[in-house]
Amino acid sequence: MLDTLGSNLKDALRKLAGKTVIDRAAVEELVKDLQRALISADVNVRQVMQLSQTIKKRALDEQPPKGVTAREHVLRIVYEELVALVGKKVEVTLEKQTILMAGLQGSGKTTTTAKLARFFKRKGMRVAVICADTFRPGAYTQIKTLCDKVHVPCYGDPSEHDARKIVRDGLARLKEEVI
Ligand SMILES: Nc1nc2c(ncn2[C@@H]2O[C@H](COP(=O)(O)OP(=O)(O)OP(=O)(O)O)[C@@H](O)[C@H]2O)c(=O)[nH]1
Ligand SMILES: [Mg+2]
Repeated sequence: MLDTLGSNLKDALRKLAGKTVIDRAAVEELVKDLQRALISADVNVRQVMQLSQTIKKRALDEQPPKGVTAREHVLRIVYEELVALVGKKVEVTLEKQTILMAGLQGSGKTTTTAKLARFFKRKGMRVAVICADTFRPGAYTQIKTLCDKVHVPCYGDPSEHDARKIVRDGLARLKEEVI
């Protein structure tokens, strides 16, 4: 889902960058492309409409600052509004902690877990991962493969259907092994 969203957004922005004039029609076309990309990535329709209205209004009303072309100005607005849509950034603290990854299907939980594990490990912390996803086929193999790459222990039990039990067992096991 994220892969397609990324390339669809890139295509929409590339199309704008290739335009000779940035007029109302160009802005409207861009907004339509953005809407299409976001809605097909399952972003809430109301949020998409709000975002596109804000982008359109700002792109048409705001004057580019000195030295900034209309094109750069519109791209900057799109970037700022997309960042605002995604939400505030989260500071990752380097302290003893347990992180629960939860999110919609395909939203990047597994990949982000491996990235976080790698990050904490490189900061010198002792990290371990538990795969409590009993829903997605191959979930354990996917996260285990990523964890092996970054040399982080990964606990899981694909034959167990109770996620709470997996977490309990995993914490007990990993506490012995890692902590
Ligand atoms: N462009 C981009 N793609 C990402 C990012 N994170 C994950 N992906 C891709 O998005 C897809 C889904 O990522 P996963 O990490 O498997 O997502 P998930 O939430 O674990 O998915 P499920 O287990 O199916 O619910 C994969 O193709 C990833 O390569 C990211 O930060 N940027
Ligand atoms: Mg996953």
